[in-house]
Amino acid sequence: VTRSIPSPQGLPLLGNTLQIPSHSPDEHFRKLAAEYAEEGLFQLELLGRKVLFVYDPDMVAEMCDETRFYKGIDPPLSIVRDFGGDGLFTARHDEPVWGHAHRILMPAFSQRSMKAYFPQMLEIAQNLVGKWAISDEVNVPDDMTRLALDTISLTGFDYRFNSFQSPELHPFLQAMGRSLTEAMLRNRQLPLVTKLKKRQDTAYRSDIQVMQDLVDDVIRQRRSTGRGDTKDLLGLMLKAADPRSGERLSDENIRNQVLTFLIAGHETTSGLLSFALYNLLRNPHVLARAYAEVDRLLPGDTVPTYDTIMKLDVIPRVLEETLRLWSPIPAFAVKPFEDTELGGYPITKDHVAVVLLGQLHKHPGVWERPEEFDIDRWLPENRKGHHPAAYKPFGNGERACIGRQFALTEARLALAMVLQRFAISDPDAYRMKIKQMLTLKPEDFTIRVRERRAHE
Ligand code: MNH
Repeated sequence: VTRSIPSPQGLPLLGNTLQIPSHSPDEHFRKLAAEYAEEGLFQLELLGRKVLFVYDPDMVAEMCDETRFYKGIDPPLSIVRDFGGDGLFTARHDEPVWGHAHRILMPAFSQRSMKAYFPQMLEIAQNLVGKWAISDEVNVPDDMTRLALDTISLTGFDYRFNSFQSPELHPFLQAMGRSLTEAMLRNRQLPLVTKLKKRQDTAYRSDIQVMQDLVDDVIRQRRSTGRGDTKDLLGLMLKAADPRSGERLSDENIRNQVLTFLIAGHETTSGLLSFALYNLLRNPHVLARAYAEVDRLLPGDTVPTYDTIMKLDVIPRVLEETLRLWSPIPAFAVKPFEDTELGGYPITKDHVAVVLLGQLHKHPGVWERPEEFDIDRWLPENRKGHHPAAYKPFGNGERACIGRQFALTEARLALAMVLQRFAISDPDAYRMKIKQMLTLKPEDFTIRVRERRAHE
């Protein structure tokens, strides 16, 4: 007997498309997942596509089997391709350029490279604490966005946004925010409607142009300084060849990669850092442990080194637990190579199967006290008990995040430096309000910062 996949009733032709609220799709999926908690998955019909949303850890384990499933580039990623092009994030699995770029760039994400980037990461983190030292109330996601954008652009491309010198967010960020939002809206729009919305389309095209102009400026600046032999991301892309095929990257592909890294390299890290501060404020006993750790490893005005940052233990676990409860990327999607079964349900090769990370990461079958912020889940002896597929904030397999170590190094450093210097508080008792622009961030999250030691 074949079971049929649970799915809410939709309309003929339109299916469930219009039931998705335009600006908070993840919240809607969360509600459906609660309704279909027992089943571990549900199916929606979106613009003629059958889309499975999965959070049962055993089914996710199946989806993570790369011999059976691959990363699909369907909406919304196929829309993000309007600006990501064949860059790593939005490359199709059968595009050879994915492998060329992946192998060329891997060395830039080794542990050794993280050590080489450290002075630049430090410089930008010092800009952040420098700004907070002369502030009273700070907008956390905005400043974490400044931090993460300046860090990836300086380390990856030797390009300076100087975001902390400006009260407004850089025009690149505004164009990016609108483009990601438009991609999210188009994900639930009939192509005909998208076509009819001429004004939105013009704005979308012009935002993409703003981003591409910035990218061209980054590349032009590198070429004009003649510093073509640096080993940063751009240096590798301009000079290196794929060790397997000998192929070099085309100018067009390099543009797409630079734009991809400018977006993927900051948008999620800033979310992680914002959610981490939120969690610390909600959990004073954990905040106290984090303060004790920085006071031990970074007493007084000690300037952090790479080695100190690698000795941190509480702060990395704060980050891991934050990624469990508030995954900045709420989902990733795969497709089966062939018609198959998933959790015993028959599925076809044109099914899109989405892992819902928020629900997977809180699945009561595999996580004890799933809603509780407990950093001791991440002690070595406790990790062993985790279900192998219950935690996937960086995606899976060869298409998993290439920037994971980069993000974690940067986030450890920034969090350590903030706590070394500031007493943080939240007099307005912020209530979590998610802003979704494909990725998730807390909206309008401001906190109060006071120097812990008065400086003469
Ligand atoms: Mn990142 C892919 C999450 C930081 C660059 N990243 C992914 C995926 C997830 C993800 C999930 C897989 C998406 C999918 O399967 O469709 N990334 C994160 C998170 C953080 C993050 C949660 C921070 C926290 N990512 C970064 C940083 C960089 C980066 C920092 C760059 C410096 N990520 C990428 C790239 C890819 C990716 C590039 C695409 C990799 C590939 O497919 O080859």
